[in-house]
Formats: sequence, C-alpha cells, structure tokens
Amino acid sequence: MLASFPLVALFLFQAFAAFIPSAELVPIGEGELFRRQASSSLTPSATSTTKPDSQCTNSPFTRQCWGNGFSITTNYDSTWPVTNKVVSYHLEVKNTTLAPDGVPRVVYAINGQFPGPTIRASWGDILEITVTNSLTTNGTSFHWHGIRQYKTNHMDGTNGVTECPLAPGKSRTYRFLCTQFGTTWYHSHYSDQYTDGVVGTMIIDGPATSNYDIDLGAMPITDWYYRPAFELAPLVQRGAFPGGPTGSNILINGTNVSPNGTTGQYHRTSLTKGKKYRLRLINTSTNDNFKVGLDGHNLTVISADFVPIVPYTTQWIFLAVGERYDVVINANQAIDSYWLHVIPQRGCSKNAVTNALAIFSYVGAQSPVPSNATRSNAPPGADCSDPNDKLVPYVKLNVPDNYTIPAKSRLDVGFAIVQDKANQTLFQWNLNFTAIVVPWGTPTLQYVLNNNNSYPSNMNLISLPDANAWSYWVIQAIPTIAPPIPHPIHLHGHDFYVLGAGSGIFNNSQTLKYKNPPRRDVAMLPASGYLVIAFITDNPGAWLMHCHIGWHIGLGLGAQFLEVPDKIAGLGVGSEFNQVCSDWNKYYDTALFDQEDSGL
Ligand SMILES: *[C@@H]1O[C@H](CO)[C@@H](O)[C@H](O)[C@H]1NC(C)=O
Ligand SMILES: *[C@@H]1O[C@H](CO)[C@@H](O)[C@H](O)[C@H]1NC(C)=O
Ligand SMILES: *[C@@H]1O[C@H](CO)[C@@H](O)[C@H](O)[C@H]1NC(C)=O
Ligand SMILES: *[C@@H]1O[C@H](CO)[C@@H](O)[C@H](O)[C@H]1NC(C)=O
Ligand SMILES: *[C@@H]1O[C@H](CO)[C@@H](O)[C@H](O)[C@H]1NC(C)=O
Ligand SMILES: *[C@@H]1O[C@H](CO)[C@@H](O)[C@H](O)[C@H]1NC(C)=O
Ligand SMILES: *[C@@H]1O[C@H](CO)[C@@H](O)[C@H](O)[C@H]1NC(C)=O
Ligand SMILES: *[C@@H]1O[C@H](CO)[C@@H](O)[C@H](O)[C@H]1NC(C)=O
Ligand SMILES: *[C@@H]1O[C@H](CO)[C@@H](O)[C@H](O)[C@H]1NC(C)=O
Ligand SMILES: *[C@@H]1O[C@H](CO)[C@@H](O)[C@H](O)[C@H]1NC(C)=O
Ligand SMILES: *[C@@H]1O[C@H](CO)[C@@H](O)[C@H](O)[C@H]1NC(C)=O
Ligand SMILES: *[C@@H]1O[C@H](CO)[C@@H](O)[C@H](O)[C@H]1NC(C)=O
Ligand SMILES: [Cu+2]
Repeated sequence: MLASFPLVALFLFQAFAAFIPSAELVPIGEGELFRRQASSSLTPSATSTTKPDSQCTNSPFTRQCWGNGFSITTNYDSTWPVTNKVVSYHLEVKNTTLAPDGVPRVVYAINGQFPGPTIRASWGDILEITVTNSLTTNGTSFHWHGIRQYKTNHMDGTNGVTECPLAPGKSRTYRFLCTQFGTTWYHSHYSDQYTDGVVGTMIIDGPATSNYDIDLGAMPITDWYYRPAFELAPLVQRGAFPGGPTGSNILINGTNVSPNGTTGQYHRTSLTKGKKYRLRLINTSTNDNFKVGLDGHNLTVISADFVPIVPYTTQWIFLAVGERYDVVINANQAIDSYWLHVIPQRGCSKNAVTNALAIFSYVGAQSPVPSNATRSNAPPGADCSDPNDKLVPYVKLNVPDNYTIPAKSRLDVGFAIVQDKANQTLFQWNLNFTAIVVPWGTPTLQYVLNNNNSYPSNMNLISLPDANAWSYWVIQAIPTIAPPIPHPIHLHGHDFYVLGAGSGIFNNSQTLKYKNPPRRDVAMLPASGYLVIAFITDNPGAWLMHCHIGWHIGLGLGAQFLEVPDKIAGLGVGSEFNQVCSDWNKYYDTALFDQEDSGL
C-alpha cells in the first residue's frame, strides 16, 4: 500500500522529519490540484497526536492544510477564505511607568502592557480594532505592519498619508480583512512613538509549510533605550549621535536582565522533549538588526514576513528591523537548558549589549540556567544581509523579465546636513533627493478626496496612475552622498518581489531573479548597494515606502506611491476619516508641541 501511494509516504515522512524536503514542495505548478493528504490511518508519532482526516483540516500532522479547500498552496494574493467572522479588540495607549528589564522609565503602554496585547485572528476573518489615545501631549496612529489592506487604504494607519493622527482623548476603529496569514506586528506611525512602547504583535492563523506540535507564539525582539525617544529624536536631528544613539539593552518578548545583570529577568520558554515548536521571531527594533540562534538546535525557517517559504534549516537567522521569520524548533536534544542568543550585528546595530540571552529549558532539566560547558553554536557571521537565495516562496509567482528598468525608476538614498528655519543644524535622510515630511492635518487621502493635485514636494509623492501594471524600482544607496550603512526598506500595501540586492551601483548588467523571487514587505538595502523590487499596482491607495530604522524615517528616508488614485474615492473612505481629521486639527491649533520631524 505504501509503495502504491507515495503521498502516504510523504506524509509519514513529514510526521517524523524536522522539515519537509524541499524537492517535495516546489513543483506545484499552476493548474495542479492541491495534494490532499492521504486519508488512510496513520500511526500517530511521538510528536503528533492528531490524525489527518480526508477533509484536509489543519493539525500537527497536516499544517499544510487549512480547510474548505484552502491550503498552503492557495495563492492568497487573489484568493482567501471569507469567514464573515469579526474579531474585535480595544487598545488604549497610556503614559505609564514600566520596568521591562528592571530599570523604570516612561512607557507609552497599550492596555498597560509592553509589548501591547497580541492581536490574533484567522485567515479570512475581519479584524475590528478600536484604538483610544489616552496620551495627553501626543497624537497617535496605528499601522498594521505588512497587512496588505486590500482596498482598505484608509485603514493603514499612516498619519499624514492615510489619516490624520488621532487626537488625545479620542477613539477610532480600524476594520480590515485578513487576506494573508502568519506573523506580524503593529505600531504607532506617529514620529518615533513606537520606540517608546506603542507596539504589539499580531498572529493570523493559517496553514504552514512545515509540521509542528505547539505554537509558542510571537517573540518580538527590540533594542531598548533608557532615555525616551521623544528626548532622543530631537538630539538625533541635531546630529548629536552620528549613526544613532546607543541602545541601552535588548528586550526579548518585552523582558531581559539589565546589562549588568543586577535586575530584571531572562525570558523563559519551556520545551518538552520530542515535540516540535513554532516560534514567531519579529524584529521590532528602532535601530538594531540581529542574528538569532538557539544553542544546540537548528532553526527550520518556514516563512519570511507574511510569505510562506520552502523550509530551510540554519543555525542563525538574520533579522532586520520590521522583518519576521517563523521557525520550527525540534526539541530533540538532551534534556537540559539552552541559551537563545540575540546578537546585534556590528555594522547595522549600536547597542551596549553584544549578546542578549533568553533561556529555553526542557521539562525535567536539572538546572534552570544553561551550563556553559557544552553545546554552544559557532558564532554567526558578521554580515547584515537577507538570506535571499534561501527565501523560496512556496506559492510560485514570477515577474515579467522582458523589461529594462529605466533610469527614472532609480530612487537614490541620500544624506544631508542642512540648516533649519532657526539656522540650527538639521540632519536629513532623503529618497530621490527629497526628505519626506507629511502634513498631519491634510493627509494624502484628503488631497485625493478633494481632487487637489497640488502636493507639496516634500510629500515626496510618486504617481502610479495605471491599474494592474508592473512597477519596478531600484533603491540605490549612493556612497558619495550617504554614510555606508544598510537600510531595511518597507513598503505598505504590498508584498513586493525582491529581484536583487547587491553592492555597487545598479546599471542593468547585474543578474536579477524573475522566477519565483523572494516576496516580502521589508528587505535589506545593502550598505552602498542597490535593492531592486517590483509589485503590481492592484491596490489603489497612498502607500508609504520607507526605511524602517526609526531615526532614519524620522529624518526623511521615505517616499509614497499614489497608486491608481481614480479608484480611491470608491473605496468608501468614510465619515470617520473626516471626524478624526477635524478632531486633530482642532487639537493641533493649541497643541503644546509641533510636528518636529517627518511625522512618520
Ligand atoms: C508622559 O508622561 C511624562 C511624565 O509625566 C510627560 O513628561 C509626558 O508629556 C507624557 N507624554 C505624553 C505623550 O502624554
Ligand atoms: C509628544 O510628547 C512628548 C512628551 O510630552 C513631547 O516631548 C513631544 O514633543 C510630543 N511630540 C509631538 C509631536 O506631539
Ligand atoms: C511572549 O509573551 C506573551 C505574553 O506574555 C505570550 O503570550 C507569548 O507566548 C510569549 N512568547 C513566547 C515565544 O514565549
Ligand atoms: C546595574 O544597572 C542598573 C540599571 O542601569 C543600575 O541601576 C545599578 O546601579 C547597576 N548596578 C551596579 C552594581 O552596577
Ligand atoms: C531589526 O530591525 C532594525 C531596523 O531595520 C535593524 O536595524 C535591526 O538590525 C534589526 N534587528 C535584528 C536583530 O535583526
Ligand atoms: C543542524 O543542521 C545541520 C545541517 O543540516 C546538521 O548537520 C546538524 O546535524 C543539525 N543539527 C541538529 C541538532 O539537528
Ligand atoms: C555563560 O554564557 C553566557 C552566554 O554566552 C555568558 O553571558 C555568561 O557570561 C557565561 N557565564 C560564564 C560563567 O562563563
Ligand atoms: C512582457 O511579457 C508579458 C507576459 O509575460 C506581456 O504581457 C507583456 O506585454 C510583455 N511586455 C513587453 C513590453 O513586451
Ligand atoms: C539665519 O541666517 C541667515 C543668514 O546668515 C540670516 O539672514 C537669518 O536672519 C538667520 N535666521 C535666524 C532665525 O537666525
Ligand atoms: C490644494 O492644496 C494646496 C496645498 O496644500 C492648497 O494650498 C490649496 O489651497 C488646495 N486647493 C484646494 C482647491 O483645496
Ligand atoms: C525623482 O526626483 C526627480 C528630481 O526631483 C524628479 O524629476 C523625478 O520625477 C523623481 N522620480 C520619481 C519617480 O518621482
Ligand atoms: C555596470 O556595473 C558593473 C558592476 O559594478 C560594472 O562592472 C560594469 O562596468 C558597469 N557597466 C556599465 C555599462 O557601466
Ligand atoms: Cu535607514
């Protein structure tokens, strides 16, 4: 029976293997039916308890399945389940004092927590999230990082682009469909506010490319500053910290010991030997990029941002700001405690801590603290680059290659020191020679609704009027005009295709990958190098593209694409948009503080 049903063999193999062999996964071409798993009885393995059934439902054995005909093979760019289920949350931002690593400071916590509550829904659900701003001297706006916001641009939470900031004391409700699944985070887009705590994680449950028993949930990793960002950012603008302020610590899921070890506590995770665990790593940093590894164990990487990939195994995963990787850990080592290392990469980080730690302990371990004698992984390489050749999307999609990228599609990253109106030194980062500044009180969508095309040049708006057209961009770091550091480039509203990244100036002679290239929503622009991306203009709206280093976007490293504006009025931008703006403009007339940077 096994011999005549290779699929059975495949699924038996999956149940026992650390990962699905890529050869079994790649060749699902267009028109091929999704492979349902065998319905014959399988002996549950030591690592799984649920048998697959003939309807292909999701279980520890069959993570590729989802149900009702949806699975990991579904092209979620065009198809998703419609559950009609509305999942509601209420998030309140409030100024409070917390001590995540034992050292107290002012934190703009969400529902009293830092990081904020995890928002969790399933593929195809509608999320309805009411946000209340209980800060007294700041607006806020909530961006759902990586969520495509298909035809719901006005729910993107980008103040000055898709909405006015939410005034103190006010509430608004974001409502959007979860067309994708996987792991992400949400954060304030109001200047550097997320650095001060306005951040939380999001999980959209769906199928996966590798089996696992237990979902450990999200593990956000961030740099942490004892001085609040609202104090640091004005100093950054004046050039007080070339290369950015030095982080005081690194927090793993919101906790750590202080750098001298006297206070705070390690993040702890408990593992049962023989089980497989899914861990959702998220880099929620302001500045630092990390490599993450667990002593004695491999990480099987199953998704990059929201895009499921053909699993691959590595000891260290590089995590740029805003990037996410879901990994599966096989608890198949000796019963003991092990260090998880988070290493800020020299060359793309600045932190007092050089090796942040968390503890993974097997149930029954003798010591709750790892002994140092054995099982440490070899240190990671010092690079700051995405493992693009390893990121093979599971659903294969290609980009037309019969197009030569013209010079006008090149957007240069630059840096300048200028004088502001008061003749004070002002550091600026720019994209295509403009440091973006968005007008909080008249966001781009307001211009669109008013049919006003007189955009101030510092809104750095790039018009993409044609619907469903391929759009190609070269982001080019210019060594002669900008310090040679890498930048994590993030685009709202799309998973873009990463056609290539490398050092030097792009001139169309470099090889690009058009056949199933990596897709994601953040990609690393190498220091003094280029990043070539493409996307289809299928989502009308104003979409910000920016460097995700908080200090850099604050100083202007961004642009916005105005995509198919003719179709925006029809999206149902409602009365709440106008209410939020009139509340904001009323508040801002007498606000204590002015906008002091790009606003983003
Ligand atoms: C938060 O509280 C601090 C200390 O009381 C105060 O200086 C700051 O203005 C408050 N911030 C906001 C945004 O309300
Ligand atoms: C936000 O609040 C902080 C703390 O009161 C203040 O320093 C900063 O200027 C405010 N920023 C804006 C733009 O409102
Ligand atoms: C991180 O903390 C949250 C809240 O305490 C928890 O739900 C989640 O499981 C933790 N993540 C990990 C990976 O332990
Ligand atoms: C350790 O660091 C904490 C936080 O910075 C500080 O309050 C404490 O005084 C330090 N203790 C020692 C012994 O250095
Ligand atoms: C997290 O992202 C930030 C911003 O791109 C980056 O500077 C930092 O290095 C990333 N951290 C890790 C651990 O990758
Ligand atoms: C980790 O992966 C490497 C390369 O695939 C392999 O040689 C090694 O045995 C694996 N280690 C564990 C603990 O699974
Ligand atoms: C044990 O290893 C950890 C992580 O590498 C390190 O921080 C710590 O100082 C080591 N302890 C000793 C006693 O060597
Ligand atoms: C490029 O190829 C696509 C199909 O792959 C086709 O639709 C398009 O017209 C071609 N464009 C040019 C400029 O030849
Ligand atoms: C800034 O400098 C210029 C030229 O030196 C001078 O004309 C102007 O008055 C100065 N402005 C302020 C606000 O000091
Ligand atoms: C269009 O926008 C510009 C820039 O904000 C503004 O000066 C102008 O009054 C607006 N025009 C209309 C008709 O609203
Ligand atoms: C880049 O800037 C130049 C000079 O300001 C401008 O002519 C060009 O249109 C801009 N490129 C795009 C794509 O907007
Ligand atoms: C294009 O760039 C490559 C790599 O930097 C270089 O070797 C080549 O000479 C350049 N070609 C042209 C036509 O400039
Ligand atoms: Cu940057």
